[in-house]
Amino acid sequence: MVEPARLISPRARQKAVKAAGFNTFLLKSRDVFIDLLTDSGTSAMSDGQWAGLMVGDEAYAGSENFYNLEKAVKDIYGFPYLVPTHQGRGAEHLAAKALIKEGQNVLSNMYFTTSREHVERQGGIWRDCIIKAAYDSENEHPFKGNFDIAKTAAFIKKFGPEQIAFIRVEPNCNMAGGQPISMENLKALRFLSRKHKILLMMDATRALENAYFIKIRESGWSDQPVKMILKTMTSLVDGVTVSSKKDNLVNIGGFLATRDKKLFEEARALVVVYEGLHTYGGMAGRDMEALARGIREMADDDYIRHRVEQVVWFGNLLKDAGVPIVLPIGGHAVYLDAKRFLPHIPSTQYPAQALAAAIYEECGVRSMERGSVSAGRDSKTGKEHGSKLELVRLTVPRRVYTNDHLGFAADGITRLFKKRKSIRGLKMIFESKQLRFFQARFRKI
Ligand code: P70
Repeated sequence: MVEPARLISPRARQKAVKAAGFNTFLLKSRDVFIDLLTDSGTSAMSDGQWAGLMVGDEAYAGSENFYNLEKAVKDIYGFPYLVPTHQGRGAEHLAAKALIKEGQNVLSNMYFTTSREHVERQGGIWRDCIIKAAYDSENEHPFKGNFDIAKTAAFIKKFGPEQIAFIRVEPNCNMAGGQPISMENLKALRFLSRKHKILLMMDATRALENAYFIKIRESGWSDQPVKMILKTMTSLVDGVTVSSKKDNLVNIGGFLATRDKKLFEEARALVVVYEGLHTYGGMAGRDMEALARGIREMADDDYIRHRVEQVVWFGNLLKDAGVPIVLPIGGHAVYLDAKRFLPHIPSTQYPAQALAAAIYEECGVRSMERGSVSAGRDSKTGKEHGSKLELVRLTVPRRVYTNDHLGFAADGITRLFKKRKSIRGLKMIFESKQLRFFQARFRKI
């Protein structure tokens, strides 16, 4: 698909961002020139996927497209049991409901907003176990998404295995800056979880991008096709939840897949309450067909090399211009380090939020805050979680933008960096109870 892009005047951008309460989620898409808010559901589908929409079998039960999807998930991810959902958080909801008892812990490399929300709503307690290097934007560790295995083992010892609902591993870890986990670390987790009989779940939303990093960074994998690496990764876990709006190249969809019969039966019983019948789970037949085709299409070495290397190319433009970014550059996005970009703005004045708004004003490019606004508040005490990282994510949709578009964005951000002292902090004037970053509003200090 081709669509027009519109750059409105600087004056109009100033007005638009003020009307949006300096929250990029509240901007109208028509006022955005280059949209790097997210890679979620924003990718371009292929001719094959669009053709798939035409063969949607919209039967309520037993749609042909469901069986195509089931087969694609089995072939590419290796799981025999599939529960489709409307998107990733639908699958997280089912997993949390099926697996967590009040007061139990979930151990993860690093939280994702919706994942933690569903765990806490079930009375679970989230524990981040990522290695320390992940909190240092200048540390170039090749696998900053790794678990600190000693810390993970210490939690298991402290609470006892029966008080751990599951371990949740997120490849290409989003909140850490799109940072991968190594196969070696994943194997160590498998060993630990087997030893203590704890379920090992993967948020495989961007597992393919992680597989590419294993191929180019971890010894012994360079000759293997990404398809094989991905399947090895998923062979090490008991089940996955997936937002198909990322790796899987569709605009909507998600699923839970597992080899654990008990989890499957429970999730399948719940899906009919919250999503839809177990053979569509909130997706139209045509959407399941586009998804089945997207899953097969993504597992291609040429495609994934282009995808990740385009992100890296974009990041290097900023890095070479001296703009502070998270290193190494992540798989789906370039993350600006707002603490170093705006050292004059204290974290109580939301520097990452202020930076995202300023970038839009400067060049019409939309990005997303990933710092203390996103971290939200403790659901029990109401205190702000706070965030060690104050990041702005420049997320690259798949197969949408050319390097020229990204070059334009890098130029605008570099220009802004040179006049960074003019950027002011923000005061939050409205926040919603759940996932506040989506709807929060601010004014300039
Ligand atoms: C993003 C999107 C979604 C996501 C994810 C991981 C690792 C689950 C989900 C949920 C959209 C988003 C969501 C919340 C806050 C900001 C943005 N990430 N796991 O832009 O999947 O959206 O399909 O329900 O990244 O990173 P879904």
